[in-house]
Amino acid sequence: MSNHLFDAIRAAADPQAPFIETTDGRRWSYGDMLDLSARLAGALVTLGVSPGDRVAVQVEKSPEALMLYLACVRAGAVYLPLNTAYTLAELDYFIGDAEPRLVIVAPKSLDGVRAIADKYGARVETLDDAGGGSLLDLAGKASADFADIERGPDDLAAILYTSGTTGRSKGAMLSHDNLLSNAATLRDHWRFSSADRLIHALPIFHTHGLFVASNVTLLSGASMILLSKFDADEALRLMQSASVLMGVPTFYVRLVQHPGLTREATAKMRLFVSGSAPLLAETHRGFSEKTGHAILERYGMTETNMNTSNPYEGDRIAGTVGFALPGVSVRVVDADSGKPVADGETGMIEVKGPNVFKGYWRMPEKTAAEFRADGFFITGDLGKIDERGYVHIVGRGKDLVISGGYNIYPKEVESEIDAMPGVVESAVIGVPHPDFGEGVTAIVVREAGSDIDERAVLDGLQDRLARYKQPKRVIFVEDLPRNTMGKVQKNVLRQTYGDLYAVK
Ligand code: MLC
Ligand code: AMP
Repeated sequence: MSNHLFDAIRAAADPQAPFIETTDGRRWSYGDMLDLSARLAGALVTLGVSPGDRVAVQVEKSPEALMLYLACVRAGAVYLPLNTAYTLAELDYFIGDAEPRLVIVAPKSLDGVRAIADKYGARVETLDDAGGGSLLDLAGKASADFADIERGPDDLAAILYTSGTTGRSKGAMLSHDNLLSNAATLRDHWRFSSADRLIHALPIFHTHGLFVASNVTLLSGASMILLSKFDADEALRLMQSASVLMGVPTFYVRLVQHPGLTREATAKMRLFVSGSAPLLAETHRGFSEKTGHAILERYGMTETNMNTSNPYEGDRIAGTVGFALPGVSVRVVDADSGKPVADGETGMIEVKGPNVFKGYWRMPEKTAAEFRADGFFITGDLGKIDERGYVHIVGRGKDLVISGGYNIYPKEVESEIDAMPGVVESAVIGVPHPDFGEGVTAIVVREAGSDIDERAVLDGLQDRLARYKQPKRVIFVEDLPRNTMGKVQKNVLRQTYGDLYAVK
């Protein structure tokens, strides 16, 4: 039977070749990958997972967690990874919305998650980051021969939640071909081969670490060193035996500040890729001065996978995200009329291609609102295309903060703060931050007589929002600046507090 994505992964897998190595010395060959993903797929079926069922997963990064993703693909299930930073309050929404058949969690979260899963009729099993947990016990008893479930190009492989500008998060539905076509394109574009060894330091619950890093490695038959999280010392050490690093700009900011970043330290590396947030031109320059390597910046989204990339051969220009990838159409239009703007003018970036998702889970109206009649997806990013054809991202039409590569929708944070006793209203903005790119910052108006302070606001958010969404600073003001229409002028606030995190 054919399974669109996994057939391609299997075709690239030489059972003898190395696939994953962990920093504590555990090793997995491609043969081990085929074996464990089959056993896990068998365990999923035993647990009642049928094709199309969602399997929600909130576990620490590990080789087994990656095998679980592959097992879902093989079993025809829809993989639904969740950020390990999400609180129980956040999980309640995702599990209620996606209605997974099965939820896999770290043993430490079992009790809290079970209460939520019971409410929505989902079963819960565990997986830890040291090769244990009830799911692996079941997999140990399953056969290493698993007949992959038939899946076509348009069948769903995954749902990844992305925060909504208004209201709640939306589940982006990604098909087998969305993932396969994009990974194959990137493999070819970035000249990946089985000789490559990737330093994998990204989380595996978002597009970048899960699909870009892992699928490209898999489709090349390459290998990866799996780090539980990014650490500049460790990354520099591993550069002696690796060939590629993929990271968010914060990785590169931290590397440029590291005294160990030199030409010699990076001499064995072939490629450094950056994405998920804007890479400052000064970081690009600093990196190239110290190492001689030009970081290759690319641009993507959860909904679209990767859209553009600087060239592998040719100029990788700082401050640009390069050209549309082969097979992907990118255009810049007037946001209101939808008509293309002249070259060099700024407008809304729109994309179309096999990489673009199938729509938002159970939200047909929101899906329809974000596509043009001719099938282009409206990204919400503002950009321009220069005379050489390079795409520049110059801003965001959506009210979004990106901190260390994670997206935070101000509305979600504002709603939590506004609900606190003693608060009249709040505005959440992103302010330049030397490490995270943007720092989440809350500007709050308190009620007359209220003594609510920064600590109280932060404490109140503790169990409500993932840590990375919580403001780095809370500032109190008498009134928020408004325009004549009564809309809060966030641009004024961003200007006023622009150097809040500046290094003095
Ligand atoms: C951690 N913290 C963050 C944060 N990460 N705060 C804001 N933004 C972040 N991104 C919090 C921690 O909880 C901690 O809180 C404090 O900040 C300092 O933590 P740290 O030890 O310095 O952080 P670290 O663990 O090193 O993590 C930073 C990071 C990590 C940048 C390495 O956030 C990361 O790996 N980001 C990658 C995100 C990613 O994969 N994005 C891709 C999305 S897909 P305290 O107060 O408890 O100490 C996408 C599409 C595309 O966007 O195009 O790719
Ligand atoms: P996400 O919803 O987490 O997938 O984040 C996608 C968003 O990240 C995009 O819409 C962009 O705003 C931003 N993004 C991704 N890559 C880049 C990049 N190279 N430069 C600037 N912004 C980027």
